[in-house]
Amino acid sequence: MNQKLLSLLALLPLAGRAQQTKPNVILLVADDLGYGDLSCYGATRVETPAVDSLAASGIRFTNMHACASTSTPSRYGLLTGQYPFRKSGTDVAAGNAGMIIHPDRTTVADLMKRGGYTTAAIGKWHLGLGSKTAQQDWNGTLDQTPLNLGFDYHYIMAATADRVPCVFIENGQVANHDASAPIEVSYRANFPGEPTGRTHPELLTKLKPSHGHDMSIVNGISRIGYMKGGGKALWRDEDIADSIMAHAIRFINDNSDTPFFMYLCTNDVHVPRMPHERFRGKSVMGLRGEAILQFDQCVSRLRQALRERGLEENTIIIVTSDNGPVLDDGYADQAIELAEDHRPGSGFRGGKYSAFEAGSMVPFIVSWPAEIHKGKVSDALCSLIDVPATLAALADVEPQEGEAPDSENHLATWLGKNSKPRKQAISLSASHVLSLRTQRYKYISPSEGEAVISWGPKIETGNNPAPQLYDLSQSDYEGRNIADKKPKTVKRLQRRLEKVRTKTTL
Ligand code: NG6
Ligand code: CA
Repeated sequence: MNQKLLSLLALLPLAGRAQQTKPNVILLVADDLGYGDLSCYGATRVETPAVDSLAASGIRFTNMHACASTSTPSRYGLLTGQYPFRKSGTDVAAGNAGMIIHPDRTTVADLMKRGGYTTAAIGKWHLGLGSKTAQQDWNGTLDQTPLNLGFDYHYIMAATADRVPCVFIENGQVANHDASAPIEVSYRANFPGEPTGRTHPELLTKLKPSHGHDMSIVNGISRIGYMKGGGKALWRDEDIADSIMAHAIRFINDNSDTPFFMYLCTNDVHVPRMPHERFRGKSVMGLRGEAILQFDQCVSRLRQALRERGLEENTIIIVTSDNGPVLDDGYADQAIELAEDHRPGSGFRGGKYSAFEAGSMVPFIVSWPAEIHKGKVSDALCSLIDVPATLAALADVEPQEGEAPDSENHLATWLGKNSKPRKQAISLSASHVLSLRTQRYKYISPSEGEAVISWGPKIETGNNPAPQLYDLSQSDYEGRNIADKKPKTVKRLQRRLEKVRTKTTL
């Protein structure tokens, strides 16, 4: 712990935390929120005053990359510090996938716990639960959960809001479990007699699918996968954000005397977008815009809760997203029609799923009122793979051999002490293409496969049988492939990527 901080804390009024020196850490991860979706990153068709004010009181990064352009692999990398391409089974997970992170693997939560933190995972999970796929007992206690990964507490959605089971899991059990409506889940076949979006479109009272998402119906919305039962435990989509925040705030209040680490993941702005009724009609961009407003309100509620406990000064809030944005991701919510000139991926090419920049470039804001002052902007190349090593450094913990093997400590950059970039940032696209960013260039490995997604959103995949090299210092970003003009740079970046790819890690 640095001296300046220690002396600063000694001077603080005793706001119920006489013993505490280490800062609380809240890692707030949005879902599919684009770099261009926040007003502090240039959005004009939506206002995000709470996030903007956080950025104004801390550091806003303009070159942070997720480990992948979809959720499961991105979150795998962020929590374990091991690149998702090293581990099979990290593609977008079904709601009945077994736990993808092996209990023996060290996570950021394990490292924080070692540093004396109380830890929680709240909100979207999407990394599997239980020791075996499709064999979970949703009416009993799950045998593998975040409790096995260093989290002291969890209140999570198994996968996403568009995948069954549509219930929250609290410490290994379905929250508000309704014994009169036992839960069954299958990703193979429907349960006899249960309506689906395909067979009973008249029951889709809230949202209709635009592609896929035509299986079990919960709350007037059809999903991916089949489920039966649930009763009182089933969520109402309009209340998901409030349920997540209620549990996050309870965790803060219960742990205000010890340092805590909270991995807090919103469902916003993932599909199905059905924010609370109080947001209805509040955005010119319709439901997707309202979901952004709801996300913004989560940030203001969080700060309010910290303020009430006297914890605001010494709590680090990190705001980011798991992958780039998408407009129509499978529900007819008018996201495309109402976006008009809003560019959720800012000026970057591609989007969610893509190997192009908008797939992995995510917002990243770090605020720590006690240590970081006022509205800096950093263009240092950063990667979310560094979450474990960087937060461990903050917690005064040294990862051991084999722990978080791809993660580096970039605390000084993240706290704005300097602008030292990562040497390179590696990301994985939905079609398994690896790309490597340097501060200036982006190299995308050659790959076969369609150039534009054919099964859903019309997003450029980044696939190209030839190597691609882009100079991001140019105003058209990925406008021109200069691989032919700069064969030496291509070779150098290819070699660097290969070296990382073939590295053996524990
Ligand atoms: C896709 C879904 C999409 C979304 C995505 C995962 C279809 C047609 N599309 O397969 O709606 O759920 O998976 O998103 O099923 S993520 O952000 O959790 O990775
Ligand atoms: Ca996502």
